[in-house]
Amino acid sequence: MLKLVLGDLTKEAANVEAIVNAANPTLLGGGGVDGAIHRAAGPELKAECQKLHGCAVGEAKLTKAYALPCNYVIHTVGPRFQGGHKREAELLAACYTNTLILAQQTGIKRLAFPSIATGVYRFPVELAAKIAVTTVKNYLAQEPTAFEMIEWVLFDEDTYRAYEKALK
Ligand code: AR6
Repeated sequence: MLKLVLGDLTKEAANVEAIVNAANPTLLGGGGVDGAIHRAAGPELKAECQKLHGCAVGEAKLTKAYALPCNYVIHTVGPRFQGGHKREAELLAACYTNTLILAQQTGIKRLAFPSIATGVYRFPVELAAKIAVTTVKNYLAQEPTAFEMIEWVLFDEDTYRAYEKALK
């Protein structure tokens, strides 16, 4: 089941087994949803992230969730949008696919994403929403029993509307 929620991903953590972080390649925290996740999880999250030695754009890495009410955080690094000719679409799709592969391997059944790359990384939200929804739907078509529920938790109404449009 695919779902959209308007709100804060760290609050939605209580309803899922894992939340996805829109991180940067250092995995050492930052602004946006990354900053909110690190604040809510507490300093142990950064300590675990330090042992992972970063993450490439389009890849995903798993940690525990510490003070967050879910079990895991999956950190993925979206592409910085640079006009659209630097494989940004392909790299954003890879974020979703690699996150889903890691979640499935871990046995996570309920997963919440933010809108990866559409904040600080400036990926156009309508295009990002289309890529996000298409990539997740394609994965579920191949692996129909892998997940119970996948949702996007969207922080503002414009972003929510873009995902709503992409889901239709
Ligand atoms: N819950 C849900 N969504 C949120 C929250 C929240 N608490 N806070 C922000 N958003 P961004 P990116 C939305 O910038 O574009 C960080 O510094 C936000 O409004 O968090 O992938 C990292 O360390 C937007 O719609 O992630 C990287 O350096 C969406 O989440 C860089 O930003 C993504 O915005 C990654 O940039």
